[in-house]
Amino acid sequence: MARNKIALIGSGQIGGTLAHLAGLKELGDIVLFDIAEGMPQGKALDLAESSPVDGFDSGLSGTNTYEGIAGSDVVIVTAGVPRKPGMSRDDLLEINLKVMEQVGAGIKKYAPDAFVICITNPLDAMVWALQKFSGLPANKVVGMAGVLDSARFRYFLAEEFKVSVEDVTAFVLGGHGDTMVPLTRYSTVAGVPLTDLVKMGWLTAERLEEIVQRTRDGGAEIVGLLKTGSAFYAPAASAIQMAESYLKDKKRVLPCAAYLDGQYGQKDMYVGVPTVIGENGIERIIEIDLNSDEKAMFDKSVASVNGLVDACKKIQPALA
Ligand code: A3D
Repeated sequence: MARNKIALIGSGQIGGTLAHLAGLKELGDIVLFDIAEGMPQGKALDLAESSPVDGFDSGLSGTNTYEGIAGSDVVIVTAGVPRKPGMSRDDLLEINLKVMEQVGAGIKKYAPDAFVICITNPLDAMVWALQKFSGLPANKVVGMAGVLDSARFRYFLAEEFKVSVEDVTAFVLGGHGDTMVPLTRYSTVAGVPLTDLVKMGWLTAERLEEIVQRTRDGGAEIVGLLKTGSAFYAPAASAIQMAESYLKDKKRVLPCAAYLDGQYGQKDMYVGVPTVIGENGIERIIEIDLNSDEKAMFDKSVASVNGLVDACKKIQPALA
């Protein structure tokens, strides 16, 4: 049986890490694409030279032309400009929208059957635009944010409680950004909801709110420390988990920016919701009950995403 083919559009910090993880996990043959000449080829060769040491068999190549991604099963998009210190995600909108137009055209022509995972920021607006530009079915185009945001929340909680990260589950809904909605009621330690842990005295409601806020600010915290770029290890690991669930039909339940067509009362937009990812892409969107506080936070987040989408439509009227 032929190996799967995984195309990485954008071979920067996240793209290189994606290639490394996809190789180590033997998910398939990997093509790195970038507009920078030589860079994707150099990273591919460097990673290929690590394969005898780590013992994985994956074809690794780099390209500067879209022909190279032909027939890919999975395409992961990180092309664009990352957020710099002091730059909001919204500042990135105009530049990265143009990039999505080129990438969408390339995918439409060369990889129309792929499962496409977008990581480029501002995430919820860029994945919406990429789906439009590529013309792929909405269940095959998804945004990575919720897995990362939930992972940050889980890590902070595990540290707080001094328990294994494996025993902490967390759900984060809404847009990727300052309005994301960490759901404390649906987040647990070994099945015990955080709201019960507050009652049991494991932490105070105030401390929980601090951790929620740190989660919301998780991206900015890393940007502030790195100074020359944004997070890349955890974002790459998160997207690989989504790709693996598709390629192996694992049907993992993962929070992702998915296309809503009436779910949660929203239409023609992408926002973070719990999904099931299997061989058909996004196979199901799980609609959970939100209480009035959660609904208010979710609606605020939706409004913020819609604001970005409206800005995209102004910049590129073809999207309206
Ligand atoms: P970086 O290391 O700069 O890589 C981006 C790559 O895109 C560079 O190598 C560029 O040469 C390349 N590129 C630029 N324009 C094009 C184009 N038109 N076609 C193809 N390639 C192009 O950035 P990064 O890897 O650190 O981050 C990539 C993106 O992910 C940025 O938009 C970040 O803001 C975003 N990001 C999102 C999250 C989420 O949770 C959603 C987290 C972290 C980063």
